[in-house]
Amino acid sequence: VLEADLHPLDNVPRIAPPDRATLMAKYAKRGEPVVIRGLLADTAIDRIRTREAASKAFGAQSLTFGPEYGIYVMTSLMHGPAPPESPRRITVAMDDYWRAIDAEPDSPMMCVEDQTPPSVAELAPPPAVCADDADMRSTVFVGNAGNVAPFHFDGDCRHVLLHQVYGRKLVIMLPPRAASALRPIANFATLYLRGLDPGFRRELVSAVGGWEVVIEPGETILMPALVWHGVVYLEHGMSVNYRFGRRPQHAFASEHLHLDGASQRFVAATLSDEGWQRHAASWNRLLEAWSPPTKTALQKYQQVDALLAELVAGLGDEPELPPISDERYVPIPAAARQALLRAHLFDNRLYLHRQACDIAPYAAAL
Ligand SMILES: O=C(O)CCC(=O)C(=O)O
Ligand SMILES: [Fe+2]
Repeated sequence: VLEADLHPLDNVPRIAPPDRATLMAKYAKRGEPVVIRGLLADTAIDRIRTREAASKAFGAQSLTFGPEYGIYVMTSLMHGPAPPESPRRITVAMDDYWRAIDAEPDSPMMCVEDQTPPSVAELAPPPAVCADDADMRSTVFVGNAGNVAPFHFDGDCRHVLLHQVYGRKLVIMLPPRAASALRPIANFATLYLRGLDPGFRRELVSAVGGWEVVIEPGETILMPALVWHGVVYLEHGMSVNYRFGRRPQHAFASEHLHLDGASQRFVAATLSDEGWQRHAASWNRLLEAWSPPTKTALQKYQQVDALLAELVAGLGDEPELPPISDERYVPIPAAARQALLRAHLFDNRLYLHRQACDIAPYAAAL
């Protein structure tokens, strides 16, 4: 990656650690990212800012490494799904991984979203803004220079504090309304991030009101829940994230709705307190559509999908897109899209409920 050619928009503010109320009200719930300097200044992880220091502190710790999602999906499409015990996913000590990428700098292997292991967690306790959240989760990412996290949004509906331990990363974020530009399947864009032309990238990010920033070791970026994000590893790097701050209703959405641009956009519109009030009646309609059982999961998907299309049209925030040529997208035939959708519905055991569920605990007060 030639960093000089990237010219990120660099339009994310940098702030000193805020209190929880400010972080939530001013940034997270409004869908606005922010970079926080010194959020983990009191913890041991903040003093580990190089791979050498990480190796000394927890190099013997094992993590699971595999190809990044985009490559994995492409390979599965062309060669069929990997068998469950596939050697494409390996569990090795971080030190072994680092030796392997030194020998093979273009390796597609990286650690994506492993639960933060104890030897790292004890050095990186959650910051005060999310330490009291019983629903908080922490995961780690370790990857080599040139690798990417392809554009996606995270279906858990939590806000994310992504803390950079060592190495620098370009983080590109697009608001939920950018979904149509990304032609997603479930929560993954088919727009290529690898090789994305910087001029076009900035044009697209600007057109949809998105953000780009390079984060440095010791910095923590808040990525609001359901924001699209793609990450380019400018150097070998490691991050720890803390995922937090969702309402029980958003946990329900995460567990019981299919992922796509429409469910993302509607749920994202309810993250702010005003949005939650404004869309309360629509939220309850969605719960009522979801609740009664259907003969097949696909029928339920079709009902929920139709209602979401109506709700999203009502948001009236469709962006004006620049022209985007088909070559910028992974070529996935319609039949493969259908197959991936069905796999998604069944892998997540969505919409297979056989009796009406109690939706009262998740309803919005009107
Ligand atoms: O840094 C990365 O590779 C991706 C981070 C990410 O997707 C996340 O924290 O949700
Ligand atoms: Fe993510």
